[in-house]
Amino acid sequence: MVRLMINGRSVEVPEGASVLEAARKAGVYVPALCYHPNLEPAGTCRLCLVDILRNNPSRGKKVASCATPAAEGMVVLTNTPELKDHVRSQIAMQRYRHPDRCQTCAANGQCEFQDLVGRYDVPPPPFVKPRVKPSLEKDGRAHANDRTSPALDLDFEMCVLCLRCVRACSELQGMDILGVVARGNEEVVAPVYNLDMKETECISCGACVASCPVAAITEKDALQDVQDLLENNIDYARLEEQELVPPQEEVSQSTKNTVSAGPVQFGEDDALEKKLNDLRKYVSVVQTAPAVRITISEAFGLPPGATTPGQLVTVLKMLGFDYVFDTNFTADLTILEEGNELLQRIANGGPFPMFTSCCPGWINMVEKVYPDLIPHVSSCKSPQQMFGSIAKSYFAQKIGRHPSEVKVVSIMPCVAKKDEASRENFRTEAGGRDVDYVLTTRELARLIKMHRPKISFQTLPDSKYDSPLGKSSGAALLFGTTGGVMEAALRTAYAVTAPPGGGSMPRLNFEEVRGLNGIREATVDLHGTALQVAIAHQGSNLRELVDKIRAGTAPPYHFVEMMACRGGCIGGAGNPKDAVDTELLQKRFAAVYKGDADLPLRTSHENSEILQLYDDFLGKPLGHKSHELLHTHYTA
Ligand code: HC1
Ligand code: SF4
Repeated sequence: MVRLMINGRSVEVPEGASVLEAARKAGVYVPALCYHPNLEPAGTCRLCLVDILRNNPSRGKKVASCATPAAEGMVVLTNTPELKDHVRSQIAMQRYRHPDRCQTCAANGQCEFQDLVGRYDVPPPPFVKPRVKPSLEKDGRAHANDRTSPALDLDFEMCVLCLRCVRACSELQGMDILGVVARGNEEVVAPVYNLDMKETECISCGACVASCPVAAITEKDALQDVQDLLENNIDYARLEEQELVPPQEEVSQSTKNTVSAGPVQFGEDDALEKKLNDLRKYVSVVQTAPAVRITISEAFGLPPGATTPGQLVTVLKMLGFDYVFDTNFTADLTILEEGNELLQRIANGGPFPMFTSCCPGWINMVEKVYPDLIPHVSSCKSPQQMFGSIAKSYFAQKIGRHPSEVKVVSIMPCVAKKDEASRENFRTEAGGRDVDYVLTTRELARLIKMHRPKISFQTLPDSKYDSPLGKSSGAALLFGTTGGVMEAALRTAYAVTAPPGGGSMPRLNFEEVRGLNGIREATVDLHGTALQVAIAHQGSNLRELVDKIRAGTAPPYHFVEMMACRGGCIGGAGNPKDAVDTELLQKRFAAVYKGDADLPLRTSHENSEILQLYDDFLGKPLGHKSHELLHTHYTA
């Protein structure tokens, strides 16, 4: 540990911590835009400059506190009049390039640049000259945005050049899709080689989105579509046909008199509600991913897991969804399908390893970077897509609606799920897209705040998920964290491989696959069969593990779980993004395991609604109907 003094406050930090981190620990505010707890320090925004009066490594000069290690005995000043002037002039320079669109901006109220402008009271410039992507030979125009990705949008005007996205893509994900294009006043962050996003190998993981302090890179907005679904769901063209619209002259007459003078009065005609209900174009169905119930609370200033899944259901009902179902239900279904696929591969001798298929960032990586691995990836659709298929077939049938009349919305902690839902092979002629709209957890929080600005989430009553796609196990909840799909599969594999007649204790906890190390491996004894497994999370670790497997230097794994975000879905790029450091990730992680331990049902194969689904509709795992609805293929 080293002890130093910052603005007169004494603080102790571990060796290697930066002066900036020491200041934050001491409760001293230091402005910064390029700093992010998960990235290597860059020192480029120059906002975090400090004076070091004693033990200054650069002999009296001001230093970037994010890139300067704290040292024993340092005496630091962060807020002198000179430093304040410096910060104000840096922000004023950025403000000259930043459009004044705060009220309609996706980051409004959550924007680090907006916070700085407010905090330092920087007035608007006389005029604004926003950044644009310089002219391209393709069409000879300068571009203000790139909306060609299926998952995210780039708005070059908004960029504050902190380069956090560039570093996240490279350092965390090992992808190097983004870079600084052009120089000087023309400088802008964009896909390298002047490509459009859709032409790159971008895997839609959203690490760039999660690290952006403003709204220069955002998830593709689905809020307007979902609001339209919830609020504008009447087939107005059929109003007249149903004799619910008075002739034009009667309308004007009725408005001249009293509201109740119209030909149809609410409450007086029981058939009216039914008629109006029949005019509703769609039944709206929403599914909530495992990680969402853990992290949604953070958007309301609460710790992870502080609100209950039942409160999440209540708020979704308040927003107007007809049915609130659970992606955890189809996570259980995935275990039955994927588990059987693994057993089938064991019986047939491979191909091994079999990789999980639920993370769309990973699937994109396979298709774009490692197409030779395609035969190794499980053919199971992700739980999100299995849900869409089942909702538009089994459930639509149950409620007597055509698949096209059921609209499916997902709430996901993930940016790449938007990309996944838009894939061509995840749609049918009858029902259109299996999943119509995907909202990130952040977008859901915005939707809730727009419609219920004063909501006290934590005090809402609990509601139950609807049936029959709402029951789930603790194993399904584990999907939300790295190692969780593996542990859920192991619980079921352990149970189904038990010798006939019992005799062995059920096993629920597989500590050997838990943790936050980037790559983990274990050998699990399934009643005499040794199953070799591995788990990786975060793009750079996926690449490291794949390189070893392809080079033949990895052990002969049977089953490998891959998640593109650090921590798995609880670290997904669609979660609330304030200060997602290791400490917060560990709290989310603990909330998942507590949620699992508290549930009465812990294993997927014991989920009675899943068993019912097989009995009533699917037949058996890997059966004909399963193949049609729950499995897919990948293309290079
Ligand atoms: Fe995930 Fe999954 S766990 S991918 O991490 O398999 O997004 O939460 O919904 O589909 O179930 C994400 C989370 C999620 C799927 C499931
Ligand atoms: Fe890079 Fe992921 Fe962003 Fe694509 S989505 S640019 S791969 S960080």
